[in-house]
Amino acid sequence: MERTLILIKPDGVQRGLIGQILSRFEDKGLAIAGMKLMHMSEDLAKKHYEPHQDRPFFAPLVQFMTSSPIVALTLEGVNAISICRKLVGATFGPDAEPGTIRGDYGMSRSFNLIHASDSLPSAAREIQLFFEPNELLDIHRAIQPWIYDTEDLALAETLT
Ligand code: 3AN
Repeated sequence: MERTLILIKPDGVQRGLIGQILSRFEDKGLAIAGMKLMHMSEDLAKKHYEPHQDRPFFAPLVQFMTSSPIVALTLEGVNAISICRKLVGATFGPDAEPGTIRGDYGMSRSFNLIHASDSLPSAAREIQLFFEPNELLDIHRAIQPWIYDTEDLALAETLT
C-alpha cells in the first residue's frame, strides 16, 4: 500500500473545513495511518518546502504555514499519491476544477487549503518530517474487502 502526506493548511483549519476535507479522502476509501493537529515550526516549514527554497513565494509560504495550526495526515491506499492529488485539484483555487477540494472550497491562490505529496520520494521524505514511525498505525479495517477486490490488491503488490 502506498502512503502520502496531506496537510490541511491554516486556512482550512481556521475556516472549519477539517471535517469536510477529511471526508473527501475517507469517502474515496483512503485509510488514515496518522493524524495530528499541530503548529508547524519555522524550521519544519522550511524543511518541508525545501524544494521551493529559491522561489519568490518561499518566505510568504513559510510565514503562512506557521501562522496558525494545521492538520497533518498520512493516508494509505493503492495509488494513494496520485488519487489524493486528483482529489486536491490544481494548485490555485481559481483554476481548480469544481469537484476537487481546492475547486470547491478555495477562492485564493496562496491560501489553497491543502498540501498533498506529489511523488513517492516526496511522500517518503515528507511523512518522516511529520510522523515518527510509531505514530503511523496499521488499522485493520473490516470494510477493506469491500474497497479493493483481489485484482486491485494484486496490482498493488506489483507496484510496491
Ligand atoms: P501543489 O501544492 O499544487 O503541489 P507546488 O508544489 O507547485 O503546488 O507548490 C507548493 C506550494 O507553494 C503550493 N501549494 C502553493 O501554496 C505555493 N505556491 C506555488 N506556486 C506559487 C506561486 N506562484 N505563488 C504563490 N504561492 C505558490
